[in-house]
Amino acid sequence: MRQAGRSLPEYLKVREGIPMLESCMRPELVTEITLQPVRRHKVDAAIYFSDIVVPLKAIGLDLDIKPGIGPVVAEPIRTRADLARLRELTPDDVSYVTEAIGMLMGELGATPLIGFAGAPFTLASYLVEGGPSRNHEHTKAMMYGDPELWAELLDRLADITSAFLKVQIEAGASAVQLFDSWVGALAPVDYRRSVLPASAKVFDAIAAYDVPRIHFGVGTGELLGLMGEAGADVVGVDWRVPLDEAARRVGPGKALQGNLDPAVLFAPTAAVETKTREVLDAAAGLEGHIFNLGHGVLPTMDPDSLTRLVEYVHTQTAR
Ligand code: 1CP
Repeated sequence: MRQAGRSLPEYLKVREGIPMLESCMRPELVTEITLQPVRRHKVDAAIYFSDIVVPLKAIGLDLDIKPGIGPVVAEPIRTRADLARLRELTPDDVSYVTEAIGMLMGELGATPLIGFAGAPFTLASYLVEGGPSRNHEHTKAMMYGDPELWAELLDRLADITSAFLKVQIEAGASAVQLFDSWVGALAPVDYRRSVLPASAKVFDAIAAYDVPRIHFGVGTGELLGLMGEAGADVVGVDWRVPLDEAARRVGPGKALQGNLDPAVLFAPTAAVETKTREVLDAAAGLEGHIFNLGHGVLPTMDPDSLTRLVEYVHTQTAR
């Protein structure tokens, strides 16, 4: 899950003095950081170290990841003329990704590697707002005010995202996750009309590969059915909807991923175990469940609580 490494002293040490985006372009460093949480926490899969804005940087957009803030775009995309800056992504634009995944294939052994990309809506939000946003006001202004421009923007982002996921799959990723972190800001009617077609295009574009496709969002309780329709094999659930209810909303034929509240990890061990047991109980009998946090690891989290959580889930689910 996002930024799992941020709470680790070994991560802070290797990143020292190296800006975030630059560290994503150094294959040796990417390999080391990707392996760190696997080594320490013994999780069942590695998540590729990168960021959702990496492909946008790779096609030449002037953006940066600012410490303590997140992705910041120098000139936001707001008009039809701005769309010209969103050219297609080619594998050569991200050759460091292919190289890093090649290295990881040699290191990971039987541990699967999860590749990822940002979903069109969440990427659009950063591009249109110019940075992180609580209310997505410019984004929604475009979505409601100029639906054609919006559709064209999301369509271009779908193509960039599809190309980026293909690079990761071709290089050896065993599963991919599409992060639509901020789409919970939308009502179902708007999701269906203005977002679903672009996300579905991404899942279609990679359907022919034999890799599970995971669809992640936060605050998406009311959107779970539609997210299932978009075409992924696995739908992420945050902590707000119990997994048995989430499964009813997502519909048959899909696995779920999640859904422990990351903040639970600040509670004493006994409380963490009680809350984890609740998640596992709600997941019993589902078609498939990948235990995970409902959102990212918080930077102030004690890494040992995460190691204990992984161990606990393993003891509870051992066959
Ligand atoms: O665990 C890992 O290290 C995996 C790598 C990873 C992933 C999967 C990073 C590294 N970022 C992401 C995805 C990502 N990035 C998402 C989707 C998942 C989620 O919701 O968490 C989003 C929304 C971003 C955008 C982003 N990048 C933010 C959020 C800003 C906001 O709008 O609130 C932030 C803080 C970043 C920077 C970033 N990305 C990753 C790291 C380790 C960091 C911290 C940068 C640093 O160490 O200086």
